[in-house]
Amino acid sequence: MATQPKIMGILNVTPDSFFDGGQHFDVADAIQNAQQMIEQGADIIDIGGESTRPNADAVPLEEELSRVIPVIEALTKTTNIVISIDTSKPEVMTQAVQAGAHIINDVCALSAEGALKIVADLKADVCLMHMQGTPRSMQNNPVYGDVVEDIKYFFERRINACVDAGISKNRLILDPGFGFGKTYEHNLEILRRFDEFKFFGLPLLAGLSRKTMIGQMLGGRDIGERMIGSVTGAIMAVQNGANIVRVHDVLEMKDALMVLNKVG
Ligand code: 8Y4
Repeated sequence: MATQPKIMGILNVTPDSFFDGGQHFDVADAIQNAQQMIEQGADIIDIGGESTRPNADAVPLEEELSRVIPVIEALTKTTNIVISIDTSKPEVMTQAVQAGAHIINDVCALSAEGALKIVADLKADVCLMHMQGTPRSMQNNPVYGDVVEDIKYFFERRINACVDAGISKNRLILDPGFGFGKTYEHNLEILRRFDEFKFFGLPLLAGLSRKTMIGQMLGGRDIGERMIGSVTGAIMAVQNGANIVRVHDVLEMKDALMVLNKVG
């Protein structure tokens, strides 16, 4: 029997979201945000110190570490929550897991130099996300043969690369990466056919929260007005086999899942 879908709450630890000029306040504020999401029903907190938005500035290693590690340490000390580290840098993966992170969420699917080898020796699960291109170039005319089949082929190759590097299959989570090198139509097709990714027998993660595609479905809605659309899209992903939903709005997502689960 399938286990209940899990809620992954998004915690951005970036100066764009919490800028007051001082790092101390950033960390305290991030911990408070995490605590609120836990109270609201989050099962996992996904901690990110590097923006993956197109045209965002690259974050130097030391800066990323100084943002995320204190938050992971504080949450490890004060809660039992499952912690996910959103990073593509092997050194951040290592230090985050040493500080208590349980999941490595990598939008680059361990493609950075040395990532596969380093993760093989870490005791953490890994989310392999599909992206076509790079964060800078990905929305510049993405093309697929069959978007779902192409992403499945990517998963097959990354699963094999992981297993060859000594990362066992039972540590892996798959995510087709809504919005990462996909047109609006590609994103809709991935949501419609989400169940096809169950082919690999691995847990599936869906991240649609507040993304452009939701704004487009709502006739060009701004980011602050995409909550209900995002929750609805996440529920559709769950109905099509998603095991984890990555969301900003934990309370609302929890309500929606409770209603879905009561019906059966
Ligand atoms: C508003 C807010 C508009 C956020 C866009 C965004 C995913 C992910 C991201 C995902 C996994 C984002 C780190 C993009 N998306 N990780 N990360 N799956 N596994 N954009 O879909 O949230 S960042």
